Amino acid sequence: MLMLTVLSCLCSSLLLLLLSVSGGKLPEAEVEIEVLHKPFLCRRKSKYGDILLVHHDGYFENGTMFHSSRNEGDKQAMWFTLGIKEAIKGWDKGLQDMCAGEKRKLIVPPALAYGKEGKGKIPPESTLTFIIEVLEIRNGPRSHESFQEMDLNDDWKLSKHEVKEYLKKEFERHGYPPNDTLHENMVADIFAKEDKNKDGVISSREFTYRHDEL
Ligand SMILES: [Ca+2]
Ligand SMILES: [Ca+2]
Repeated sequence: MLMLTVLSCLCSSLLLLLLSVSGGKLPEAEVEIEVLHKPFLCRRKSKYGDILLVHHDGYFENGTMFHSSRNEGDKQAMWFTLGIKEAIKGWDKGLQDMCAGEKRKLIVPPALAYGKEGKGKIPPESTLTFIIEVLEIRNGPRSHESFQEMDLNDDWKLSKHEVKEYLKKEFERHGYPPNDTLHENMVADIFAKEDKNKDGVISSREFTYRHDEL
């Protein structure tokens, strides 16, 4: 129970690090992307692991709107992490290489949206259209910057020791006492999922890229 509470209280970076999805078969489905607006100046482009601030409108195939972040709820744009299935797969595929200020139309087949089951007001097998505007792009916890912060000896690999030190720091930052047994278990869990080639270290590539999961 305590462990659950502790885990659920740790925010973004740690949870994202723990988040790992076993790779299934790649769906054949593709997202249709239409760029509606591209700003003249583009300082950086979105990539996996970035967090994006987005406004989004969703439509059914018949043109009926089923959601609009501008008109519904708190009318706030939302933060979204690219590439970790935080939203639907269609977003992870369709929102790469975007500039802040860019607006795209995505046509997402059911396999990359809510599939055979549907969800809430989305009926099964729905192809969905989204108009998405990216307002801001920031480094997410999967960024090179985060990696460098964890990589204490700058060898571009994360050892178990480095990950453990990071966990300790994160625990302290969130007001929890260090817990050696818990940290050991978490490190073991992280390495089981993230050290893909089982060489005992998490390389920057293992840390940053998650392509095969999409
Ligand atoms: Ca290192
Ligand atoms: Ca490795």
